[in-house]
Amino acid sequence: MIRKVLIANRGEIALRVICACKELGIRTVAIYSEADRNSLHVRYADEAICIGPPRSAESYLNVPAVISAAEIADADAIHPGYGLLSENANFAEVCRASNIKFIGPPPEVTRLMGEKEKARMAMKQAKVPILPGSDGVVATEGEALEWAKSIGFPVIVKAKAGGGGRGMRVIRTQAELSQHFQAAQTEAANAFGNGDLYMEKFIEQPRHIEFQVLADEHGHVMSLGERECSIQRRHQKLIEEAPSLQVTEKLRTETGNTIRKCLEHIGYQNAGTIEFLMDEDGKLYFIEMNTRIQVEHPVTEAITGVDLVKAQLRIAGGETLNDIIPNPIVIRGHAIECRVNAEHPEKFTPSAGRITAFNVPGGNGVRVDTAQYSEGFVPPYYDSMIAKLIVHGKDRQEAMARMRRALEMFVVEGIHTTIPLHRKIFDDDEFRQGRFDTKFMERFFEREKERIHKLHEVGKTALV
Ligand code: MV4
Repeated sequence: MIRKVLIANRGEIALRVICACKELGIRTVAIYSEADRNSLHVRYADEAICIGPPRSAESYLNVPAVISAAEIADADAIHPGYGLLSENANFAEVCRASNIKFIGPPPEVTRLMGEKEKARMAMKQAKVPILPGSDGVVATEGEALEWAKSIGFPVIVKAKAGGGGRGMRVIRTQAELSQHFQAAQTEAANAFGNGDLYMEKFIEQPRHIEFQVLADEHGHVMSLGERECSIQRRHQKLIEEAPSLQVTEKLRTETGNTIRKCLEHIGYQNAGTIEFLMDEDGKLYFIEMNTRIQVEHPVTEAITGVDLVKAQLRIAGGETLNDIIPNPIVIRGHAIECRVNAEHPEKFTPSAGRITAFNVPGGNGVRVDTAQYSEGFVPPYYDSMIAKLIVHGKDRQEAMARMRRALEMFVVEGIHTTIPLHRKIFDDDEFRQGRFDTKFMERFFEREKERIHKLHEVGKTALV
């Protein structure tokens, strides 16, 4: 049993972990940077320790400072949240060496999944479907050409240490391969300190579908179904939902069983997410695994009734999955999440500043996860997400109607946010019909441009 947890994060996820701890009777320690003195995670934790200046590198990412805070506060575990140190195997190792429980998988597993081409090979061995591609790293342009010929164009090269699209290049011809291969290596080396690339068959218009898993420390793994996360812009998710209308009961069960066996074999522990691409034929192919709690976890919580963060804490305390979650998991209704970011609506640049008014929607089937409040301040140093709006309904229709009214009622003044953008997406036919893929946002912005152009032609103002 865990007695006291240090939360190595900020914002809504720090608050989310505090909620779970309070419900389990676990004491909480917040850490904060000088820019976060007045943050809610500081106010709601039992104790709080300032660990450094505003910039993340000097505070939330400063491993000695985080470990020292945990030792001073006598915390027996650290919850890393998402981002920051959550997928840093070295940090998990330092925790282990300091006798502090890291709430996540063992460092060896985090390291394996962080090396994307190794994760791919591990999945292949366990019969989880992967896309045709290279066996491991592709070292030279010559090797790349050999692989591309055997896989067939178009292909995509990806950084082994990557994520977020950096070091990634789509290659359609032999000429493009010469143009892009070394550029991708250089970009990956600059971004991740490692230029190694691997190759996959390129899927033109995939859907992004991911499976949530929980694994205890006694060898049991369970799947909690999938989330549909295709509505993205610049590799940042905007809207997530669960379940996916494209995943049949049969595909859900089969995929769940395959990943369960795979992760039991690997020795996975705690919460994790397996990302897949779905092609036009509705087939799923593994692309990568995330070894953390994710931003979009609440949509899975809504449809399964499982509190994933409480499950993480209880697993880390040694409890078995059998005692934590129902078996089988029953999926009820449909949930959708909108990410509310503080950013300029056209330029997508972060919009820091004072919030002058903040009114969150509530009522039946509505959940808002946020650490913001009226007169609060959005500092410029961190991620721009200031709130998550999650709705749950009996089906997708009801969830969408609920989201529209909740977006209408959500008031944020003083800074720009993505709320107006979400309102427009929920009016969009393609979105409403659920026919989208990862190119949706590009098509959506094209339609928007056209719509505004037409309004100008008839002499109306653009702002409708
Ligand atoms: C792909 C792909 C098409 N084919 N892999 C982008 C981020 C990284 N995690 C994986 N990504 C992609 N990998 C193959 N073989 C298309 C993307 C992709 C994408 C994936 C999910 C959601 C949005 C995306 C936007 C552009 C490209």
